[in-house]
Amino acid sequence: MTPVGTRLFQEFRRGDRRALARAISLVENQVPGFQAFLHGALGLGSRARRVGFTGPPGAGKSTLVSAVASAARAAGEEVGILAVDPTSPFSGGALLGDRIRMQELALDPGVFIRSMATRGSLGGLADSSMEILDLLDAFGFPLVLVETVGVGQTELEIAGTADTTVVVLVPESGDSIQAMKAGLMEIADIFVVNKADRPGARRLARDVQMSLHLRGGGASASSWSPPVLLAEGQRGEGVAELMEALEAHREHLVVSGELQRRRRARAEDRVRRVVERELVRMAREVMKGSGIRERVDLVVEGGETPYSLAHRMIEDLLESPPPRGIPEPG
Ligand SMILES: Nc1nc2c(ncn2[C@@H]2O[C@H](COP(=O)(O)OP(=O)(O)OP(=O)(O)O)[C@@H](O)[C@H]2O)c(=O)[nH]1
Ligand SMILES: [Mg+2]
Repeated sequence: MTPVGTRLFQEFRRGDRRALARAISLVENQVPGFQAFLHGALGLGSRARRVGFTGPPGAGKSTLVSAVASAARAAGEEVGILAVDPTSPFSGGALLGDRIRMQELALDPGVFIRSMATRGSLGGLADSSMEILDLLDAFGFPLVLVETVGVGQTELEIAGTADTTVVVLVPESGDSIQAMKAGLMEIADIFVVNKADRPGARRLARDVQMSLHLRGGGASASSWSPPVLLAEGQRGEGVAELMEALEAHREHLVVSGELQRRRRARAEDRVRRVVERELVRMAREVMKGSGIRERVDLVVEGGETPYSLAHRMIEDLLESPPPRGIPEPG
């Protein structure tokens, strides 16, 4: 670690919130040394329950995340929250109803909220979010919540790396068939049909139940059948039931061994991602130094093809690799 990184790490370890915020920026911007920092942070251990919330824009994800965070706070737990690419950010949200609760939360020293609206940032969205979740976990929050808009593969992937994934639907988000197409059905451990005050909520809940039933049995080896809850997040209706469902799913994860299985899959995915990212970085480093611009003339003139030139450059990479961005083990 760099001297600056070492100091930051000491502060992070001591539980300094500002150090956490700076560590997140370090990781988000992939500042040199960030991987050494993560290596150190992960060495501090991992104990958080991770819960992902996803669903269509405006479904009430932030409202429910706030409600769950408040309930956890009432039970004396500290909470770390990551909102990935929110269409309406947590802080200063435009909406009166949840604004009050969110502001209360934002002022609560037992809650840490980070928004990440960084599409096209240096790191990939998925890699960076997963690394930030690891930081929140390593920092010591017993409960870590992540919100993503469930519209793209990446967003679903992020929510899907949680131990428990809550899919939030609303009557106006269209029929459950739409949800199935989006892959939401596959990743849900718990469904919440929010805005139960609006027409069509009960029907949507029934449709989701039905399609779960049709899918159920064969494919999934799990003994867990995702509950479909009705809620009015804005008024706090259904939040107690959601807390119970989260608890029940947690117990299922532990008892069935599914938690271990998920953690293993998550670890494997992370190793692959780190290797791929580092190889890409190293390759780019080599291409910078190897005069690719000049050598491309040979391709244009016909003496080389992109393949023969690429072959040479990979040879260069393997013969004299650039410095690793990943710390030496130990
Ligand atoms: N009618 C009704 N409105 C609700 C309910 N719960 C939340 N809302 C409102 O729905 C709007 C969107 O809520 P958010 O919690 O910001 O939804 P979100 O899914 O986080 O939205 P994005 O992050 O922008 O995708 C807000 O105006 C909420 O006050 C509910 O149960 N009933
Ligand atoms: Mg939101």
